[in-house]
Amino acid sequence: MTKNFERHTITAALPYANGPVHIGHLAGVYVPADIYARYLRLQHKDVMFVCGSDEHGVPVTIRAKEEGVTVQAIVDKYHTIIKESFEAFGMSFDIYARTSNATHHQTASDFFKKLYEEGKFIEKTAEQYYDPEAQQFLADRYIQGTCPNCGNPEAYGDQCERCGTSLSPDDLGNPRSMLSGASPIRKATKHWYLPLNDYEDWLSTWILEGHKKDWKTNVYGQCKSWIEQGLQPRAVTRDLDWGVPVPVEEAAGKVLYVWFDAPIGYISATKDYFKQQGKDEAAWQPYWQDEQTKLVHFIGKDNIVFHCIIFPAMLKAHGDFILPENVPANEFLNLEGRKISTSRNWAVWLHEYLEDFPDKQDVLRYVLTANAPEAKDNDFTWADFQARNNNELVANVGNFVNRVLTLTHKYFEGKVPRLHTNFLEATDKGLIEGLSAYPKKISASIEAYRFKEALGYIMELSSTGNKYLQEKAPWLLAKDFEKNRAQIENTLHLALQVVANFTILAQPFLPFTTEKLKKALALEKSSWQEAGKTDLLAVDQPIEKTGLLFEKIEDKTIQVQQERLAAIRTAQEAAKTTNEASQNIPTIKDMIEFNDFMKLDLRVATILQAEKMSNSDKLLKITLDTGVDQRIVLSGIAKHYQPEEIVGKQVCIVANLKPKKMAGEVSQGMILMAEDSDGKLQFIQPGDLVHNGSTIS
Ligand code: B3M
Ligand code: ZN
Repeated sequence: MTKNFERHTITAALPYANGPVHIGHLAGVYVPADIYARYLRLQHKDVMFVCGSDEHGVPVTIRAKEEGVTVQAIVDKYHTIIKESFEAFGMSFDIYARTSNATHHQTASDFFKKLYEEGKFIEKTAEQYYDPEAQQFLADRYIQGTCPNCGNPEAYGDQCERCGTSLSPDDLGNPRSMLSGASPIRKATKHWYLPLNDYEDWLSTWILEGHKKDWKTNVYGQCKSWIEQGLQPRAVTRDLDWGVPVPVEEAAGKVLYVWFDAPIGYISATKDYFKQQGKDEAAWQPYWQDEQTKLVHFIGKDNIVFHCIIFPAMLKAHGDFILPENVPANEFLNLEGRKISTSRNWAVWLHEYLEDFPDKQDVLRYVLTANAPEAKDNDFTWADFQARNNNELVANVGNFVNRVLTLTHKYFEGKVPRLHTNFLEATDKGLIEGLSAYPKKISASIEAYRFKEALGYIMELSSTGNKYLQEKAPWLLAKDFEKNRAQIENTLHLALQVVANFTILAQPFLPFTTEKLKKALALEKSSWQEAGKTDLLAVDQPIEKTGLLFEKIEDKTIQVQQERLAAIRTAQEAAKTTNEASQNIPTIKDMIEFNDFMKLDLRVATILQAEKMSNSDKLLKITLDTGVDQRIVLSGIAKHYQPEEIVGKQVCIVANLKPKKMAGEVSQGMILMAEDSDGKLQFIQPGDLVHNGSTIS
């Protein structure tokens, strides 16, 4: 039996404020969480739906370094972009908070302090990489060196991005700090660890025995393998200068590990909500402390261990909190066959989507749910986006609703016709009966976190309506309207009730569309309990037309998106080639003194004559006008240039090189050439013509 909870706390993973939100985040976390929250509210449940920006941790500091601005500027920028795009997308959070604010710092600090004072942590001193120049300990991401697997000289201390191997800083050849370029040294530092091993038995009972049936198999499976491998103490503090300061004296200069503070952010967000509402200080507590509250975390699969093992162990250690009832993590969404990546800009960004499709929030919600990565990774393609819009939303839902509303206007002046119960045919009865089963089916799917399946039923309801209309064909009966009046009235009455039912049941999935429909139908009773009935619209009640609910998306619109991605792909491939080429570039020679450089006499000269040499296939014999004299220089460019094509060119030369005999001739200097990594030679030339003999320095 499922327990009947008094209230629901729903959390959606806090996005890192190191970049905007993309469709992978939406499909994995935010769309399902929003469906769930909206569904529960339609059931008149007491719901607290929280989210906010995760503004700590190395990802944001790295982004600040990349963009060359302060960390504060980065989190401010992305917090705003994310918050605004969520709003425009219609996310129904009760609050979208941020972990850099005072409420959060206080809450996370107090949480740590309680565990610290109660002796729930163990202290350990261990050696870690330290940058002696920047005088800082280095997060793994801040160390670069050579990948032991593929030789990439720019692998990070946690992963090589070229070959994908996960690494630890000790694996890197020639490690260097990304802060200063210095070679890191090892230095002892003290940290506080949560001894997860002490919670192993408890976790095993709680998850492996207690949630075998109700947790998704991907989630349960990951937990099982973590627990079975044996849990280790986990450091909850870091040597960083960005984050929540560790609130004990002996840890001055250290901050809480981002994965310690971030999930506490859900609690702080709830507090912020009540603060903003001007409510009593303690109003947040039931949502986190009362056993009658159902806590559900929506996350992506890479966050499973943090939400199922580490955070629950923290909550358990603290003692005042409830535990999650479920953690319905999704798998990943790919984009056009490739892994979505913020750093490689391979994504459809929500804020950009909303610029291109400002009134198509529901189309994206629909596509991401119909194609949700619930049990396995899935792929988003623009072609599929277009097809689902055109063939499903336009052809099924849009067409059905439009036909019903238009016919109501055509035959009944836009008013709901009456129902003649004594004239009901088998098809009518079948429709009424079928309709009554939908709310339960859809509820069961949503409550089991099978949102794709739930949406499938909603679309089935719309196609049932379409089929019904097709079968009854009131437009044919209307040829003899008076004779068939009762039948036509019944058909449109019932079809309108289907539209009303669709409106109620589709609300969690298509909030913008159903809002329009509710207005058009003047649907007052729109809570979940009303659905399944055929008396939602009263006889003679006026109905407005909605205009097109969904419009066809043309090929050229989709091409723009496809071309944008193709351009990114091409640019990346080009960058990769340049990168590979740059690996053949010789290293820089030893330093020289300025005076050594000043000894060189570099000049501009013009090639007067050039000829091949009979005894060398490499050298050309070149006569130069140096402005000071005319002289012969032998240059090893015979394989790259024909003599006639270089006559008249201005070149740069070393004018004071000691004469050297080659192939029986004396060369009086040297022409400067640039040599590409693939061996191609090019003259170095002044941008404009200058006098021969001009000096170069
Ligand atoms: N910011 C990680 C992520 O975006 C992290 C989630 C925190 S939830 C408490 O994958
Ligand atoms: Zn590698």
